[in-house]
Amino acid sequence: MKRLLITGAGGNLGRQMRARLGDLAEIVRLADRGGMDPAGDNEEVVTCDLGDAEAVSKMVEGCDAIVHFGGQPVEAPWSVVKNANIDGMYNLYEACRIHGCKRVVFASSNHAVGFFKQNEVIDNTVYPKPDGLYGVSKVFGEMLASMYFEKFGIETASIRIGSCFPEPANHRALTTWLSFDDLERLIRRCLDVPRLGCPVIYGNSANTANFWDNSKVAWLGWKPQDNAEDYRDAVNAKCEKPAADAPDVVYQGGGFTADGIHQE
Ligand code: 15L
Repeated sequence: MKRLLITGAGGNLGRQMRARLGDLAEIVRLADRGGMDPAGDNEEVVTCDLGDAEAVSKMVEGCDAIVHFGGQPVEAPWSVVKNANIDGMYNLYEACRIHGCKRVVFASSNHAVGFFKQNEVIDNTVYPKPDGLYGVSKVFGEMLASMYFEKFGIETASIRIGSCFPEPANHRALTTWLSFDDLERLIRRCLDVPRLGCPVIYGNSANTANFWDNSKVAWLGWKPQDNAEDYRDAVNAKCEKPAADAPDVVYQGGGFTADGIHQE
């Protein structure tokens, strides 16, 4: 493709994928509110607040596909969540519609379904149970993607990312961990596949412990290869095992379920 846009390029996942996905397009446009390294070969760097419709329109213009990591990544006061993840998503999809960008990989989150219990196995057709305003905003993003697909044919993979870090940080992450390599493989599939549609995909590695069922998106051909189990001893050594009734053990969304509404 001619130009791939990666939003949130200064964040945890954006930085990782910037370093890995450069071969996918002649030009990779990197966007964030700030905090990005200068443009390298075949890169463009753009500063953009997702709440600013005009800036988002300029950011999207000329792009063939978007990997959208941008937005508020954890629970926050409503004005913050709303600006980045509600208004920001609307601005992004309107820009896609106007400028003819037809494919998006959206970093949704497991917090869209955080109130499911860890002893339940859920697939991508369950009615969401968000665990906070942030989780609600991710459900909104998935629904917006669905509408722009049905109405305008803009294809989106909404990845309900688990815990995407260099390694599992705690006991819950032994189930929710997604390695950077598996995320890269998934994004490549979503951008390569001739017909994507608008699937919701759980973003976790091939962890032995698992409460997410991706069988309905097996057609995508994504085969995660890493397994959090390899880190169990390391996690046991560095983290105290949480009590059996701790949110981190009971709910898929872990501690997010116990968080209150953040005030301004
Ligand atoms: C998320 O959605 C967050 O962006 C990330 O920082 C982690 O908290 C992750 O979920 C998780 O559930 O571990």
